[in-house]
Amino acid sequence: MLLLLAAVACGPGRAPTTTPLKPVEVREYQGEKLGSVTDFRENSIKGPPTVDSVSYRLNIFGQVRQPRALGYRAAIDEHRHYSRVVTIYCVEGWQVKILWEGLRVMDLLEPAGIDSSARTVIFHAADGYTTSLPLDFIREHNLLLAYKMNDAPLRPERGFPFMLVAEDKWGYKWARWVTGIELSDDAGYKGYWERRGYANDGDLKQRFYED
Ligand SMILES: Nc1nc2c(c(=O)[nH]1)N[C@H]1C(S)=C(S)[C@@H](COP(=O)(O)O)O[C@H]1N2
Ligand SMILES: [Mo]
Repeated sequence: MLLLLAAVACGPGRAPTTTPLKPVEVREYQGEKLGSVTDFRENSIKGPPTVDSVSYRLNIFGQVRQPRALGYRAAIDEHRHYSRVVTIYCVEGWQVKILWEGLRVMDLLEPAGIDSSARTVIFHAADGYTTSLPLDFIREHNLLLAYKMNDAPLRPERGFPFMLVAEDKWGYKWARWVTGIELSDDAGYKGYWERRGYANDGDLKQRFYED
């Protein structure tokens, strides 16, 4: 009955139109105050790259039986969604608490068939940035690859389409604009900042600079 009324109200042959509004970020979640997506300092190595969501592919490769290349929508639609409040801390001394929504990295990797020799997960980004984490850490902590911050899609300057939520690790482990996830047996792999002296374990409880 309701359906019928709606159809009549719209008139014959006239599809109801929706006007998309700009996404509004949430600033409170389950009683917790959140930071804003604008509280971040832009500190990327080359400035934010623009990623086209239509031609975009998330490549899962390296020590896997069957490499995967997922489109933006497919990656989101074909995996379970998780959310979690996590604070990002940059070595420069700022921090932001954000409600993240994303896919479990393990859910993306497992269908590719991870070789038993794989130890390290290397994240590749659209700006040429790389960073890595042990496969066991990603598995044990259920790390997420986020596509939303504070319930709004990741902004281009914040890491669209995907940013790693590297809980308990310094900001330089939180790869933005992720285009590739590589499985490797190289436990000593060093990413962009790690090659320049930042600690490879990136543990928040440890010093971030190696001397
Ligand atoms: N692709 C890419 N990811 C990156 C970086 C970068 O330069 N390129 N910088 C890292 C550092 S040092 C930090 S602190 C966070 C900061 O994220 P924000 O610029 O959105 O605040 O992104 C991390 N991820
Ligand atoms: Mo950082």
